[in-house]
Parts: sequence; C-alpha cells; structure tokens
Amino acid sequence: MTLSVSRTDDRGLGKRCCCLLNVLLLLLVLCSFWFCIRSDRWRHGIPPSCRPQGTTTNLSIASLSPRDHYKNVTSQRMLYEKPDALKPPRTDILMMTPWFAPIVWNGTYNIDVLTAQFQQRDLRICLTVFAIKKYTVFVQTFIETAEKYFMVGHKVTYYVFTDHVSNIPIMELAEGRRLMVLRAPTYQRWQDVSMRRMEILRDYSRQRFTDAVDYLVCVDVDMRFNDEVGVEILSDLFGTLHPGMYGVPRKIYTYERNPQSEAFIPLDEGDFYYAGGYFGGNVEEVYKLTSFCHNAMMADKAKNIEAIWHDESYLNKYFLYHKPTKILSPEYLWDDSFGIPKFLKRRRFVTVPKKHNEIRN
Ligand code: 4GW
Ligand code: MN
Repeated sequence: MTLSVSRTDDRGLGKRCCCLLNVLLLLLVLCSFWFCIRSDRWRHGIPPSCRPQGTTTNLSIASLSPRDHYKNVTSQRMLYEKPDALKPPRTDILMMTPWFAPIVWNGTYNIDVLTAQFQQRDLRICLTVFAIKKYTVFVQTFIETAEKYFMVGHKVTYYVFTDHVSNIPIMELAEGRRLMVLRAPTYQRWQDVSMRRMEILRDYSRQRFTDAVDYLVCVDVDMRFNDEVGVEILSDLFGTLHPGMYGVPRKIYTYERNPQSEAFIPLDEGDFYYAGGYFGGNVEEVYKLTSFCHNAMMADKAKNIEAIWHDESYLNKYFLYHKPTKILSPEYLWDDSFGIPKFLKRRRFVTVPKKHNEIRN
C-alpha cells in the first residue's frame, strides 16, 4: 500500500514537474519576444546625434521620449574655499535684489566654479554691436580688447551690424571665435540709429539667432574691455546698473516722466536705473525685450513722442515690469570720468572718450 501510494506520488510529481517546465519554457519565449520588441524600440529611440554613423531609421522625432535626450554626466573633483552661510563675501554693496536676482560684483562669486558649470553646457555666446556711420572707428579696439578679456576659452561670435561693411577691419581671432559682419540700415537722426538697434535685434532673435546662439550680450561699440568678463554675467535676462546712477534716490532716476509716453514710469516706482548700452540673456528673452521696446517706440512715434533717453528709457520700462534674472554692477560698464570709487574693484568695460564734434556729425 505504502509502495503503491509512493508510485502514484512519483507519477504525479513527474507530471507537475513537466507542467512547471512547460510554463517556464513559455515564459522564456514570451520574455525573449518582449525584449526583442523593447530593444528595437530603444535602438530607434536614440537621439540622432548619438546614433552610430551609417545607421538609418525611419522613426519620426515625435516618438522620442524627452528622457532619450538626457546625457550621462561625469563628475570632476574641484578644490576651493567653502562658502560661509553666516558671512557674506561683501557687505559694502547690494548682492541680491528683492526678487532674488544676483547683482554681479567682484569678490561675490567663484569664477572657476561658474566656468565649470557653464562649460559642461558648451555654450555659444554672441556679442552684438552696432557701428553705423562714423562709429566704425570703434570696432578695432572693441574686438581687440574683447579677444583679450571677453569670455576667453568659450565659443564666441561677434556680430557687427554696420552700414559700412568695408570699413570693418579684418582681424585674426582666437580659436573658437568668429566675426560676422552684417549689413544694417542707416538712419539720418542719431536717435533713430540708437533706437533702431532694438528692431534689428528683435528680427535677428526671431530668425538667425534662434538656433545659433545660447546667450546674447548686446552692448555699445564706443567701449573697450579692460578686465575679465566671463560666464558670471550670463542668465536668462540681464541688465546693467548705469554708472552714473547706482546710488541716487528714485526720483532722480532719469526715467521718462511724460505719462503719455509708453516709457513712462511714475515717481513712486522703479528699482534701478539700467544702462541702455549693456543687456542680454537667452534668445527668447532678448526677443521679448527688444520686441517690447521697439513696439513701444513705434507707438510713441505715432503719437509724436520720443522718450527722454531713447532706447534706454524703454529698456528701463521693460525691466521694471519684467525683472532681470541677473544684474551686472557698474564694473561691467564704467566711465572713467566718474572717477574710481572705493567699492569699484574692477573696471571691466569702459567707455572710449569720443570727440563728439568729429564722431557724431
Ligand atoms: C550723435 O550725433 C550720435 S551719433 C549719437 C549716437 C550716434 C551713433 C550711435 C552713431 O552714429 N552710430 C552708431 O553706430 N551708434 C550706435 O549706438 C553705437 O553702437 C553706439 O555705441 C550706440 C549708442 O550711441 P552712443 O554710444 O553714442 O551713446 P552714449 O554716448 O549714450 O553711450
Ligand atoms: Mn556709448
């Protein structure tokens, strides 16, 4: 009895093992089928830039997941002094706006840390200037000094907008740097020369700059670089404190005070007075800024109004209601006729004195 039971058990056990084996086999087949489909999808999902050369695929971009563009990162050891949460690096200047935008002063940041952060992104930086009529004489010094001090080690393209292309000197540039000379219209009135920069920058931001540039830096040309300007200035939208107005009361700011003007700012409003000769940001933000300023100027023109400080007045209006994400201290735009105050540790970008009657006529 015992024997027969044990034989029946053996047969039952054999059957069950067979069943289990079949199930396992089926699972194996299903799994390999699933992996086949999945790996095929992954293969096709690789972003085009990472695809091995020669591989062709007919899958559309729409089927890529945003995660497929994520890159693997590497880490690198860096040695530097630890920041002290209870000790600000400087107490003689304002380092942060009430809307938490940093104000960039010497001694408040570590350029090596910032450069390492930005270099991982392999940025394309574009410096724009206008040299219309006699202002072409400023281009050589501007670019020569920029080669020495502006974003050294980064990818830089100079865009020089001019009505006298042949007056722009041919210059040798460091590796990774290019000069693009672009034809721009001239205007009879100098106020229009200055103001129409907004329209041209708007048009280029909507077209040519869109895919070619990560950050735009838009400055006056009657300037020379005198000390380092690096990635510490970069942010989505940045403006610069005017060297003549960083410390004055609100009511002294030379904002447009005519309520009929699109640039009007009442006496009880305003954060800072920003300089017209130095602003920038990413292409979309610069598009929004220049588009606003140009439209406001055109609306005023239709009313026969022109704001007191031209494009600068409209820029100040824009920044009042669209706060910059970073602000450059007057180190980034200085005029030596103001002397050298104690808080000013560096003069990175300074005006070139003009012989007004020669250059402006
Ligand atoms: C008065 O006769 C002029 S001409 C005032 C500006 C002029 C001007 C300005 C010009 O003939 N050609 C020119 O290209 N510009 C551009 O506008 C140039 O990029 C210049 O840096 C910018 C602003 O003019 P600005 O530097 O003379 O203005 P401020 O003295 O306020 O920095
Ligand atoms: Mn200027």
